[in-house]
Amino acid sequence: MTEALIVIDVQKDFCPGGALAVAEGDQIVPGINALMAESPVVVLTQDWHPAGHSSFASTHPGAEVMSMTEMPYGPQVLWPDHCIQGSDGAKFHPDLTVDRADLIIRKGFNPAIDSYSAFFENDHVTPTGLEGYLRSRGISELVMVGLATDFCVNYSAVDAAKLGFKVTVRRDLCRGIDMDGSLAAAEIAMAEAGVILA
Ligand code: VGL
Ligand code: ZN
Repeated sequence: MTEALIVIDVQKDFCPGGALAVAEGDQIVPGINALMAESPVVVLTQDWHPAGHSSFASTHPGAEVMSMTEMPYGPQVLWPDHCIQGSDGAKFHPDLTVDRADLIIRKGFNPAIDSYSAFFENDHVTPTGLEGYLRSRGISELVMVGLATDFCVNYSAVDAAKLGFKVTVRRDLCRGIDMDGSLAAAEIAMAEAGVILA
């Protein structure tokens, strides 16, 4: 059975110096490149927001960066502006072997809904199309790596496990934001969903 490597959001804005920098985010790039070289199927995800996205604190007058708000689909962190479509920060890390990817799937382009997961937007019902792509290629096992462990990797891994994929998260090839204990909570959520934390 075919296995796919899913590389989550290894973009400049999530690396040191970026708008929503994850500590050591750039340090996972060499290891991911090595894993890509030996993976039969490689998919990259790219966080890809329009300017003025509803997940940006700047879109909500008076709101502080990293504060919480209530959206029609549930609680939402208000982030600094990041990964704006076409911007430098939305580009992949310059050392990532992007050419190796079979598919690049973008998410977060819907102005009204954030999308942490590579499978569903944050309303948990709007699909990105990735499930259909993987299934039609006969893929049932996924290895996930990337940024950030506690947000996009976590949501993607949990959704994939719920959809019936066998999911392994390579913790050594992920880095987290860890706001208010979100990293520990994410590891519990992934383990409870049946994700293998390697
Ligand atoms: C992410 C926050 C906002 C991520 C994306 O890739 O984990 N986090 N957008
Ligand atoms: Zn985002």
